[in-house]
Amino acid sequence: MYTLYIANRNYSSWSLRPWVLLSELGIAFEEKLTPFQGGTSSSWSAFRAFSPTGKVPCLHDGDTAVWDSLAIAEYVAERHPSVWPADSRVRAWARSAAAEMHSGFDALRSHCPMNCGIRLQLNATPAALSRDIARVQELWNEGLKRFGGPYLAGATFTAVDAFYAPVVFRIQSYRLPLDATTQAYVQRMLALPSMQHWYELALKETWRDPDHEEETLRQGVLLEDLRVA
Ligand SMILES: N[C@@H](CCC(=O)N[C@@H](CS)C(=O)NCC(=O)O)C(=O)O
Repeated sequence: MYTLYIANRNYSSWSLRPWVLLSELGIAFEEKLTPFQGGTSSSWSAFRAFSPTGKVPCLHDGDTAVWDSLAIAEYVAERHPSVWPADSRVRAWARSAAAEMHSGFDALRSHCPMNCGIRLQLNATPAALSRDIARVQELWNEGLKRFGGPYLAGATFTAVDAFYAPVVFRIQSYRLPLDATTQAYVQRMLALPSMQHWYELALKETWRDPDHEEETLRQGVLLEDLRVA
């Protein structure tokens, strides 16, 4: 049985990727959640107990540790072929799109940090953020059109959907303006049982990490905080 180490559901976008991937595909795992400790160095010490980088997520399979979300997807794909699309051309697209998320979208990450339970009106939309939002829409429209939907790479949920799952929560929190196709995909993702489960548990979290809270509130005006007090 796999063990997946994650951090706070409300903030940890990297944790969400492998968690939603395994959950949505029905791949059994045990979850171990360690909350952020308030300050990067203390989280690092706590996370070092299970992850060589002091970061989450980290997957353990017996004595094998896999400490990066993309590496986890690839490790699991070796045992569960449904992680990526079966057709090699579709798989190439899905892998490229997941890798693009993994190494890009800096403006989207920094201006719209994942914070599932809040709703916020952004103070500004810098050009770099507009470019990232436009690219997300272009990419999702392309995948949905080329492969027929309802998921990005065709009829089934695959790792590329998991890699964009945090963007779905960011869109919800920051009410980012989107075209109709993209918005419909967001609603479809939010309705998935695994996404709903993550979201419900995120709202029940009582931990508040000052760094993550400040990072979010710096971006705009808080409209709603749906988390338990
Ligand atoms: N490239 C890594 C990134 C992992 C990462 O940055 N994780 C964040 C949490 S979402 C972390 O553990 N940060 C440590 C900290 O904030 O102290 C991956 O894909 O797994």
